Amino acid sequence: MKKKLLSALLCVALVASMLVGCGGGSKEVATDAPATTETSSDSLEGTHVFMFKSTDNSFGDLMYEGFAEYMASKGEKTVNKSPSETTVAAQVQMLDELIAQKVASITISTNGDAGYDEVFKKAQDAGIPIVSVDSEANPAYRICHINQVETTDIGAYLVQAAVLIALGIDYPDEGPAMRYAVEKALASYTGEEIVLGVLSASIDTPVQNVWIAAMEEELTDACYAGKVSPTLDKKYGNDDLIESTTQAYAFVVENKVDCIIAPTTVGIAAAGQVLKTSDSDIMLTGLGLPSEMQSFMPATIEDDAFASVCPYMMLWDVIHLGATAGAATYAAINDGFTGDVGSTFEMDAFRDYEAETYEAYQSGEGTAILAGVPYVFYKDNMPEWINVL
Ligand code: RAM
Repeated sequence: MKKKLLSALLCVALVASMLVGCGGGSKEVATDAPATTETSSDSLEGTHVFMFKSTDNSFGDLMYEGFAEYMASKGEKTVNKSPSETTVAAQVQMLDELIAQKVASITISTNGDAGYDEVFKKAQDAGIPIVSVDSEANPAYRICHINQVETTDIGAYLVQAAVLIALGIDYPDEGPAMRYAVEKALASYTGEEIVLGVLSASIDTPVQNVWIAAMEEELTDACYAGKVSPTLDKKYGNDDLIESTTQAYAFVVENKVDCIIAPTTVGIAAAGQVLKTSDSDIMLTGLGLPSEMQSFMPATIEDDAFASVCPYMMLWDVIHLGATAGAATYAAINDGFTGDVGSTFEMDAFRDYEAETYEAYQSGEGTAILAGVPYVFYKDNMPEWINVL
């Protein structure tokens, strides 16, 4: 694990310098890029659909940016069709309409495990392939899932980061990795039991729930016994700014947790704002976009990380994730990628990434491919990343 995190760090430095060095300020592209390639009179027949959990989520917009760019390089038409509400029902209704319009494929991040079977079956019967990305679709109907990073790594790293932050320890950027730092710090810790909170998306969101399960698994390790509560205090903001803000306030009022882990870019930004403007000692970490988190995090290497409510957090290259989903969908239609265990496809070079071959592996009752590694954002690299993601 130590090795993996270090290599992720090297990756951060490398990718950051590459992206910044070549002027890859993708945020600009995101602003300029149309959210959809259709006009109201255009038919969506033959268009590849990207459906995120809901609109107004920069994570989804950045993913679509990568998806659209990769597909365009193959001469394909795409559209970003996401509902305004983060619900299963809203996605199902939209899917129904899109299937009737004979779209070419559906690449989706789902809002729940259940409730999609009927509409997915309809897509399957119409020969429209389904690929899920970020939040899984039922294995019975998808070609494969595009897993952003190792689930167990994310769960473990988020807990380790939260514990270190609760103890006032800077991100161990050199030498020992987070797990080692956690073990060392907890071995001599004699204070009150540390309590961690989770501000998640919805109670049903598949991706957040697998990360939370991985956090709970990490907390069963002997190094936490008696020092960190094995029970996470969970609240759900439904990936809605207002609801997430309300839930973050509830953490402040209850004052029971030492650090909130928000495994959603919407939740972490809402909590950042609440904690920054409240008289609270609660700290924050989770999964966030550097551009959205900059006023709640240290800005330069000289800063005291603990003068900000979120000293460090994580994510991955969301634009590349969207492109990988596009590549898988394209390969499923054109290059014989079946999504079965062992089946492979080659993704063309994309921006600063070289061409790469991906292989499907067993994941639960379905298959997945692994798109990337987690990056840790902290005071040393925030200045580079806020212009990228
Ligand atoms: C949010 C979404 C998404 C999640 C990211 C980290 O934007 O909930 O599902 O993967 O955060």
